[in-house]
Amino acid sequence: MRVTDLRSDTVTLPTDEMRRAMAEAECGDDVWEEDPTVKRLESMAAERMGKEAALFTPSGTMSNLLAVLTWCRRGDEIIVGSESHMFWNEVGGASALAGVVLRTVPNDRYGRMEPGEVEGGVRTDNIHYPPTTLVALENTHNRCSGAVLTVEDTQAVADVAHRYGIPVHLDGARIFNAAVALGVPAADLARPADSVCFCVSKGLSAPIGSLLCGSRDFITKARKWRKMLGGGMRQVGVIAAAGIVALDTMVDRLAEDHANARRLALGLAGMPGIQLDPELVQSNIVVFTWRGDAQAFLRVLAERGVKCAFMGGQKLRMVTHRGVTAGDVDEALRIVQQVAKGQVKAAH
Ligand code: TLP
Repeated sequence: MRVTDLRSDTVTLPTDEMRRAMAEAECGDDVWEEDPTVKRLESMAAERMGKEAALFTPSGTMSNLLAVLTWCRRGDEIIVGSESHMFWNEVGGASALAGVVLRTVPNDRYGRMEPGEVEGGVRTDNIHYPPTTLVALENTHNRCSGAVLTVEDTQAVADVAHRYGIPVHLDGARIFNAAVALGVPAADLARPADSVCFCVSKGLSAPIGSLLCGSRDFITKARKWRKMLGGGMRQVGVIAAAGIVALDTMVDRLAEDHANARRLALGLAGMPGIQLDPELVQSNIVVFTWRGDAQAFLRVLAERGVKCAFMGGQKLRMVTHRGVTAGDVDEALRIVQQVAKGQVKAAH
């Protein structure tokens, strides 16, 4: 049975060119900052994000946590979107490990936070209050169906935060999807933010890794926190080499994933029991609701070779990536249609 894995773009496998680069990577001890391949990836990352410096980390989760640890002190409060990955999917690490309170501001269906609401969330100086010391944004926005924040969306929130002297961190796990969708350089999207991280392990198809970028001083501090978390990784050039190939060869092709996601969304939109607005699908993520038991629906689809991810409640997610062709999308749509029809009929 052909399996189409739409659970996430994290399932992408390294390309042959990545494997070759990994085998041939020049290495050194990165804790001593002596791995030339890691250094090269970090300087490429900093340049692409328009920041002074970058730090290679094992995951997006660690990069976001490092940003919180570096910008904040225990007992501080940070503002995050109500649908953000940092709030939903990072095991509460910001609170458990960095000791900060997460204050959520609603994300609209386009993944945006209204600047006035962000301002309303900023704590004034008061003996009773924890100080607000970070505002975090997400682009593209995972739970908001891969919504893309424009430069203006990002700038509007950053202007509010900066007016209060609060730095902005951008969770840009999929910032290159946003850049490709908008046709602007990723650095433009990152410019309003004081720190930004992105992943090479998602649509860009590298096996592991994320890059946290910011000023030289910020990265020096984050490097120390990374060591404390056990994220000092020695001869990690073998992995960074794949990240370099990812940045060199995998960005432009993301447009293909976006076209496939749109094809998928348009196909799903007309099906019985499924609800979604295809207009919301701007990159490679399709979130929809199933009017019955979403987990049971997901299980039946998986048995038929279509894997998707559960997002809580009645929400399911499908993500397109390098391992999924337009033909796979059509075949997946055929199967979903059959299953949806069958289940809707059975319910009557
Ligand atoms: N997201 C994963 C899951 O955790 C949901 C996925 O499959 O999409 N920021 C954003 C916006 C993300 O989507 C993710 C991963 C991360 C951070 C964390 O990256 P990793 O998985 O490298 O820790």
